[in-house]
This record gives sequence, structure tokens and C-alpha cells, in this order.
Amino acid sequence: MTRTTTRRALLSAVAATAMILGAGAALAQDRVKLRLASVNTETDSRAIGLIEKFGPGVAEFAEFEPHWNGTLFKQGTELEAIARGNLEMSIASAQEFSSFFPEFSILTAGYVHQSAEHQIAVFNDPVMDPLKARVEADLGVKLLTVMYLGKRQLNLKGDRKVVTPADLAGVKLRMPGTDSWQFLGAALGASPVPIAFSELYTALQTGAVDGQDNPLPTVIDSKFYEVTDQIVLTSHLVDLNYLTISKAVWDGLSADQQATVQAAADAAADHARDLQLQKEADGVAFLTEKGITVYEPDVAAFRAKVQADYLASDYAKDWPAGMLDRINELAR
Ligand code: KDO
Repeated sequence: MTRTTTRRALLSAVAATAMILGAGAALAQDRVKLRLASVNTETDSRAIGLIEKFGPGVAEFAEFEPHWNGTLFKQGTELEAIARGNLEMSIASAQEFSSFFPEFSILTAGYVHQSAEHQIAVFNDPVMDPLKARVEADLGVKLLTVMYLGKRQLNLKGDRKVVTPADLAGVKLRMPGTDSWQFLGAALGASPVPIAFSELYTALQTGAVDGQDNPLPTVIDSKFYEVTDQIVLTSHLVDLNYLTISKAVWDGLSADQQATVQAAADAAADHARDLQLQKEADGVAFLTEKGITVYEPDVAAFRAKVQADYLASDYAKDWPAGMLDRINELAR
């Protein structure tokens, strides 16, 4: 049995119990408490979108209680917390879902999503329906909407010039903890090192790693520019997160309340996306001003290696038939 299968089998049993408990709890309350756990800061665009649009949007019947900076649950443990009935909402990556459901790895692959609009088109397309249904059935988690994180870029210490993946040989590149993130780091040509987001600034500062990858707004928001020297504009992953809610809590809401939660989630994601796109557009000027060297490598060389590595990997064997073609069609 693979690690993924074991984790999923365990959780489907847990989720079934949590659904029964959760539904009862939601019905018994007048007001619904919606605690959200995430590792991002409270100044991140997704946090601002949720605070300004989601909380007020559901205020009539729900109390939105966000916990940022990984203070409630550590990075990568949030989905399990929802499945166990210990948490109501999270901001989760496709990589986290892929550790339960291998087919999600198609959404983690480099150079697959092309833009923020493309992410929305994929999320709303029927091609996502079986994936969403499986997450609900096996994990007790509902995907509400897709949130834009941005184009991930390399952010390194030192003055090594990076043109092609070969230039990253031996570079200790921090990537988040799950296997699919580590695979992406290796596909870029680097030696990936798993470190949680909340420990990343210190890891860069102490030189435990040579660099990290994240979209420019995150480099700015978390001040990684203070402890790094350069940005290589590989744009290797147009990154997303899903705003999730416990299926048990969702099922305990009336149809009107569900519609209100959905509308508030979409409004939060739209607002956050606008903010993040603007920060991304302003990012190069901001970072250059801070003394960071920003340049473009041979992006075609990165794209060719990353795509070839994914297509030759075991991950690709789990991609639903025709899904990659459909995702590519939606980019046009
Ligand atoms: C990160 O750990 O590098 C990452 O960018 C991964 C994303 O999926 C997301 O979890 C993000 O961190 C956090 O929300 C912090 O911005």
C-alpha cells in the first residue's frame, strides 16, 4: 500500500464520523462558527480578501474566525483537521490534495496553468467535477473557490547566474513539505529541501538553504528580499489555492445560507485576485528598489525540462484521461 493510499483510507473512515458529528453540531447552533486556518500572513491578499469580503458576507448567520501564520494548524495538516471535524475552513494547495488524491497532481505540475483567468476556467469546468466529488466523499471537504497566489519565481541568495535548469545543480532550494512540491524543485534542476513556510525566513537568513520559490507578492509580503539577493523569473507555476469548507458544516446550512457562503467566497477570491495581480505587476520595481537583481532566464529551457519530467513521472500515470488536453484547451 502506498503512503497516499494509507492516508486516504484512514481519512475516509475519519471523515465519515466527522460528517455525522459536524452536521449535528452545525444544526444545534444558532450561529455557525467558521474557523479558518492558513499559514499566510494577515497582510497577504488572500487574507485581505477574506477579511473584507467573506467575513462580512456571511455575518448574518456565521462568525468567521481566521487564524493566520499557521497558529492554529501547521502547514499541510489543515485538511486532515477538517476531515477529523476539528476545523471548518482552510486555504489549501493542490499539492496538499495530491497527497490524498494522486489525480490532483495534474494541477501541481509546472507550466500547466497559464494565468489567473485560466485557473478560474479550469476550476469551473466540468473536468473538475469528479475531483471535487471525490474530495467531498472521501475527505469531507468541499472546494468553494479558487484563489490566485501568483507566478512562482526563483528567489536565491548570492550572485550565481541562472539561465537553464543545469545552473541550479546542487542549489538547496526550499520547497514546501509534500512530495509533489519536492518533485517540482527537482524538475527545476535544484536539490529541494522541505521546510514549512513559517520557518522559511530563518532558513534563508541562516543559509540553511540557498533559496526558495514563491510569487513576487509573497517575497515582498514576507520580506524574503531582506535575506536573499536575486529573483530569476522562471514563472514555473501559476500557483493557486482552494478555499475549502467542511462538507459536514456545509450540509448543516440551509440552501440560502449555502448560497450566501458561496457568493462571499467568490467575492473574497475576486477581491484577493485583483489585489494580488496588482502587487505582482508592481513587484519587479519594488524588489529592484530594495536592491534585488531581477532577470529572466531561458524560460523555454525550464519549461521543456519541467514538462518532460512531469510527463515521464509516475504522477502523469494518475492524471485522468483527457484532462491535460482539456486544461490546455481552456487556456486559449
Ligand atoms: C509556500 O509554502 O511556499 C506557499 O507558497 C505554498 C502555498 O500553497 C501556500 O500555502 C502559501 O505558501 C501560503 O499561503 C503562504 O503564502
